[in-house]
Amino acid sequence: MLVIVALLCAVAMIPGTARADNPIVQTIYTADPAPLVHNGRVYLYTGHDEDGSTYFTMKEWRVWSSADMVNWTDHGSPMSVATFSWASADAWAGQAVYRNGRFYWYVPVKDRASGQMAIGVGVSNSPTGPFTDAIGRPLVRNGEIDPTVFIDDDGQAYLYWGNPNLWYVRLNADMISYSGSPTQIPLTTAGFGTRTGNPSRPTLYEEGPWVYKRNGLYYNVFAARCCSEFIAYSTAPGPTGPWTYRGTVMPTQGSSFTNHPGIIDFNGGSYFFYHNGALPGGGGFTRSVAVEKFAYNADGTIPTINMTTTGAPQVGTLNPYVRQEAETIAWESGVETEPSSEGGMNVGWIENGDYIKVKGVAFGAGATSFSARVASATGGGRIELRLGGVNGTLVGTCTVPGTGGWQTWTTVTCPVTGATGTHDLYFKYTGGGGNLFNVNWWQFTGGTGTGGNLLTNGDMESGTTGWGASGGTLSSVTSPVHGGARALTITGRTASWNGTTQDVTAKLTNGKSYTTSVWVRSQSGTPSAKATLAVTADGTTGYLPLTPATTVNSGGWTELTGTATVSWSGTLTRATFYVETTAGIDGFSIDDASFQ
Ligand code: FUB
Repeated sequence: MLVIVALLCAVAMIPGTARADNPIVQTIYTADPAPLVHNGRVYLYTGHDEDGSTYFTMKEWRVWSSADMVNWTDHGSPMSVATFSWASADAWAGQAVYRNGRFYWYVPVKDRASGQMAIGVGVSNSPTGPFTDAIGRPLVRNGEIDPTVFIDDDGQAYLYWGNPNLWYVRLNADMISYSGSPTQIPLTTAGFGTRTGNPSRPTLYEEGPWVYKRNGLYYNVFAARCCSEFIAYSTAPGPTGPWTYRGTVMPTQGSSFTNHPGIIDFNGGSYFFYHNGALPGGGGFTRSVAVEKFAYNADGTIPTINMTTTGAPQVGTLNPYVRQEAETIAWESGVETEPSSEGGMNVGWIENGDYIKVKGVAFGAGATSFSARVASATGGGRIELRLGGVNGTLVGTCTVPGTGGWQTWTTVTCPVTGATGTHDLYFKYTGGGGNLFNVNWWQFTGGTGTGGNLLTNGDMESGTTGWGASGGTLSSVTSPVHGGARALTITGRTASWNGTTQDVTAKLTNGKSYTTSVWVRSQSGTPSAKATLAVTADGTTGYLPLTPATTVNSGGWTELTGTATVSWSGTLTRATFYVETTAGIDGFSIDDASFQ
């Protein structure tokens, strides 16, 4: 638990803090980021520095996820030291990877029997866990830490780890056993740079390796020199070297004497995750994970990346007309999270004046009401809905009653006026003294009764309801999904115009401007996808582009978005919303569509 008074003071002292998005998490201290892209979301695996720590006092790991790089959902702690019956302490820096339908999370922990650090491996069918001990014993144990796992194009997986040395071993395809013996990577100055003033550690390599491959080049990004550390990297023509030192990625910055890298590509951008001591009370043992967007140089080298309080730009927008978890947060002040009796997490420990910012919320043509799932063991309070700032335009106020318990849930609804377009949404919580209420989820609706969204079942959570196919086969699926638990796929297309359709004839207003957002992912290839409105009036059909044609791929979700004015002459007899491709017959998925 963070000291709320300190947090409020710091917000007051640091201009612009309320708008910052770094560090990513403000509810607790987090460290040792390990991002993983899966089905169009970024899952962020971290450690958890306990409040007031004076050492790396870490008992559990945590998981967060985001579809837009700025609003992060708290998935709680699906793995802890207690997951490993043979471990006694030190939930330190690990990495999770996906293979054959399972998620494997490699972590260093202290082996109770030997007192040595060892590498354990957790396994789960879900990126958010829960994780169980995959083998009931250490995978490897040599007193060293910080595993990273990389799966090469030929399917061979490698586990690397080490401090003070650097090791690798070839993992078997089951990901929980290995072939051969752990091998030491020679720490030469050519490979890992020159450290001065420490004869026992002549190279810069310290700990925290992060190994990956890009355009045929192998990268090892690592925490360099101690202490304070900076982030450096080496490259190699193969997974086992020989490594060549390439220089600094992130200079020593940010009031934590350690740092820790994690790098991904997501939705066409590259992102560098790290940690620092930027939260109030932060420092070397009370760290926080942050992220910056960057671009590789043309020759594949990594530019110097500096820490910012701004963080990465938002990818797309957030849809308020589908259920959103209350613990999806861009920035908050004063609140915490806890496991909810309704599943997942809820926001709690809300006091008068606390707030949550959700960034880039696309209200479109306008919201008319707001609902929230709430519980209160006291007298409740109010949720003020404000745009653009914690004291920004008030568009609605929901009163939360006492419900008789902190996990006794009810849904409250209140009217909303003036919420149009895209804004940062602030939930400002007000009331009397002490803890006011908890919030599990929220959702806006709009003037049409289906949310500003004209589409029926726009979040695809109700199967194929409302949707059809203009050729091919339409199915409701649980993977891949963009948000929620279901999406739609269309397969067996025989023409580029075969797509997902919905009749919106009764819902259109002549001459009105409509904004479209729909997330698309191909099953193969990189087709250009687009949303189109087919409008038939007085026997003539016209085709109105609702979004530009946009390249989509099978590695993640892409948002098609655009604004178009819909008009016709005569009597409208049919209007159909389509998602199709400009060419080709690749199958594709759609999710979280709005037309408003
Ligand atoms: O978080 C504990 C240790 O601190 C990690 O294992 C190291 O990489 C350093 O960040």
